[in-house]
Amino acid sequence: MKISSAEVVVTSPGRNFVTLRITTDEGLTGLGDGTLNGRELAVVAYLRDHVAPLLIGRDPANIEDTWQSLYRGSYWRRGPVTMAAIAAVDVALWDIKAKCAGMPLYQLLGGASRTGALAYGHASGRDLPELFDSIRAHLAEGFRAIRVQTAIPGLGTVYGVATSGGGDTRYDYEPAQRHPQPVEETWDTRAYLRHLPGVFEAVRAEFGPELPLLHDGHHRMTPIQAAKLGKELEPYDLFWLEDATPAEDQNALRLIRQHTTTPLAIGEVFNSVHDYTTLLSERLIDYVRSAVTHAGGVTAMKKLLDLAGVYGIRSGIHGPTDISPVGMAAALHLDLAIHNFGIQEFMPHSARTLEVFRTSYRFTDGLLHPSDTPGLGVELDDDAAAAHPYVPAYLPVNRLTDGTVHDW
Ligand code: KDG
Ligand code: MG
Repeated sequence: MKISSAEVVVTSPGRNFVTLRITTDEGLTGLGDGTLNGRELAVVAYLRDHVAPLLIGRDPANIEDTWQSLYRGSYWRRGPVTMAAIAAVDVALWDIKAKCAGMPLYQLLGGASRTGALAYGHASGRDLPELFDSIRAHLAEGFRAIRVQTAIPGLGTVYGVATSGGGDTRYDYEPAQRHPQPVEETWDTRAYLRHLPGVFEAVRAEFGPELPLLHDGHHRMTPIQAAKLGKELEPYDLFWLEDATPAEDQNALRLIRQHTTTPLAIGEVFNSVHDYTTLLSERLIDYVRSAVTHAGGVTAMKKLLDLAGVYGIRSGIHGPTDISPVGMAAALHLDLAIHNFGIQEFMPHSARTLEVFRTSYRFTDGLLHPSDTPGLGVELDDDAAAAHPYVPAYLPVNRLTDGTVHDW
C-alpha cells in the first residue's frame, strides 16, 4: 500500500482547526490534527509545502520510519510548528493502520488497561455563587473531577473564567479572539495569590473532601510565588496545580518542589521528551500535560509517557477545545491503553464543531471512552468543514497593571 495524497483541511466552526487527511492507493483514509491555536497557518504551510510532497509514495504502515524521517530528516527539529505537523502525519498513519487492522487504535497500543478515562471539566465563576453553580452544573453532567478558576477582584477578564454563558461557546473559556489583533488582559499576580486560597477553602467547605479539584496557574508565577501558593493550597488537597511557572525553565520546578507537596502538572506547551528530562528523572512533577497534537503524535507521546511511568509520573493529556476532536480521540486511545494514566482534560466541543468532525467517543459517568470503531473513530465532513472558512484569531496578551507584558 502507498500514500497517494496528503491534503490539509482548514475549518473554523467557531474556532480554527487544521486537519491532515492521508489517503492510500487502496482508498483508506486517516486523519491527523495539526491545530496550533493562533498560529494555524504556519502548520498549514509546513504540512502543505514541506511535508505532504514527501509522503506521496511512502508505505503508510511504516509509522516509526516516517516519524524519524520527518524529525531527523528535516535537520531543523522540535518546536511547536514542526511537532504539530509531525503529529498530524503520525496520528493519520495510526488511524490508517488501525482501520486496516479493523481495530480501535487502543488495541494496537496494547489494549485497554481500564474501562474509561477519568475526565476533568472546567468550572469557573466571577464570584463564589457563580463558581458553585458552575461546579454543580458539571457534577450534574457527570464530571467526577473539576478544575476551579475564578475571577480576581480588581481585574477584568482573566484566563479560565467563562465570560459568555450558553450555546456553543459555553466551554470556550479562552477562545482565540476572532479578529486580526489579540485582545489585551490585565494581570496582577499578588492579587491572584491573595484571592485564590480563600476560594479553595470555600469550595472544599461546600463540596467536601472527596471531589478531585484542579487549578491552572497558566504560567504566571515566579518560582517562589508558586512555592508559596502550593504551600497555601495544601490544606485543600488539590489533584494538581498546573503550569505554576513559565514552561521553559525546568529548574524552576525544583524550587517549587522543595517547598510544597501540592502535586504539580506541566507541559501543555512542551513539544518534545527533551523538555521533560530533568522533570522526570528528578521527579519534579506528578503529571505530564503534553497534547498528542503538539508533541509529535501517538508515537512520541507513547514513548514520553512510558518514560514518565518509569518514575511513577502519570498522564494528564491536554484536552482544551483548541485540540480538534481528532486530537482528542488520539488522546483517549492512549489514555485507555497506557498503565500510568492519571486524568484527561475534557472541554466538550461545540455542536457546530461536532457537525464537522463526526466523533464516536463517549462520556459516561465521568469517564471517557474512545469507542470500538476501527481507527481513531472520527470522520471529517468535507461539506460541513467548507462552510466554515479560516478566520484570523489570536490568544489574548497579558499586561501587568503598569503595562508590562506578562505571560498569559
Ligand atoms: O491555546 C491555549 C489553550 O490550549 C490553553 O490556554 C488551555 O491552559 C489550557 C488548559 O489547561 O486547557
Ligand atoms: Mg493549562
